[in-house]
Amino acid sequence: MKDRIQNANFPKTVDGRVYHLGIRAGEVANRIITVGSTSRAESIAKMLDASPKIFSLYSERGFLTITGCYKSVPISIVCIGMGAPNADFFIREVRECLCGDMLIIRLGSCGCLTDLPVGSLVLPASSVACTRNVDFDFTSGDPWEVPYRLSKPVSADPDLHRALRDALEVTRPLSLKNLVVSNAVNASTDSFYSSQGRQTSFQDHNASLIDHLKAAVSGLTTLEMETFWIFHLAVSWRGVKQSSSAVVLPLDTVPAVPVFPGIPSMRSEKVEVHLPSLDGNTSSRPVIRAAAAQMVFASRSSQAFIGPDEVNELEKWSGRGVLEALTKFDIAPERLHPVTGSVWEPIEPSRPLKALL
Ligand code: R1P
Repeated sequence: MKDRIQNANFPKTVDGRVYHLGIRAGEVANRIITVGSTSRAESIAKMLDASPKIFSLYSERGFLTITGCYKSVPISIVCIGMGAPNADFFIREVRECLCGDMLIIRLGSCGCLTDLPVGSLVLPASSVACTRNVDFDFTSGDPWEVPYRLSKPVSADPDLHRALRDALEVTRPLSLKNLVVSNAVNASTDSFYSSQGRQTSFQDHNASLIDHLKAAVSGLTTLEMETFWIFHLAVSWRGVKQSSSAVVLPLDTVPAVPVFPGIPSMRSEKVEVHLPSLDGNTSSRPVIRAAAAQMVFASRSSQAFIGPDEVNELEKWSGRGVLEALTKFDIAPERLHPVTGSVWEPIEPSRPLKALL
């Protein structure tokens, strides 16, 4: 850590950079693709417009944020690595830097539990969480506890889900016949190994886990590690109204709310916050909408694993499809982050030297 951090409740640098992603307001757009690997982020970034200049920031904690425009629409690609904690850092810290609506499409890889071939694309309509129950006695077995817990399902945003499905059909290269399945259920796990039923040298008590999951969750098709938490946080966010009447409360006794130009910063002893009025008009509040496209890299039934050339083709197609879905998805102008001061603000061409003389 190089910079001085203030506010232990929502740590930020003096110039407003969030602690783990390292970005600040104006460096992340309302439309976001999130991926797990930097190579996937960089290959999607190659499809962005040449102008404005692409912004790229690798944080000390390994998050990569790339922001530019696609067909003149501001868009960010955020590489978050793996797992629920990173998905949580991503959503909360981006939300803190963003004014207005937040659209998120996760483009990730997954394992498939059905007989879909590797290279298929699955767009989960909903997701459940499957987590290791640490109260279970993994050393000796345990008659009282179950070794894994299963959550209730949470849904993708139906409009964004549909837009993604349609965009993938429009962008499909003629040569690719890969299947697209859009009515599937996903399970996000807290481990690639134990809670996905893989057998290792650890006593995970998971030999029958996959059969149990398939029996318990109708339509269960894929396993990966982030989608559930993205969907869950998206639907749980209650939308902070950014232009309601302000109240003054002491620092650290209030929920963190984004700080934007025109609103006093949290540097002072007192902080001005804009609390959501829960009985107010909810349609005026910003929203988080989330959907996901999952590339089947591994078949858990045939044990097949995708090859590198197939990954290249699939990432190009799905990357283009996600860009198209996000940029065509309408957001009302008043629900967009301000252009002024952002990294996508067009820079006026410098006047020719002659005109200055
Ligand atoms: C495990 O290999 C990782 O791959 C999948 C899982 O969710 C987990 O993050 O997604 P990504 O390819 O997006 O990283």
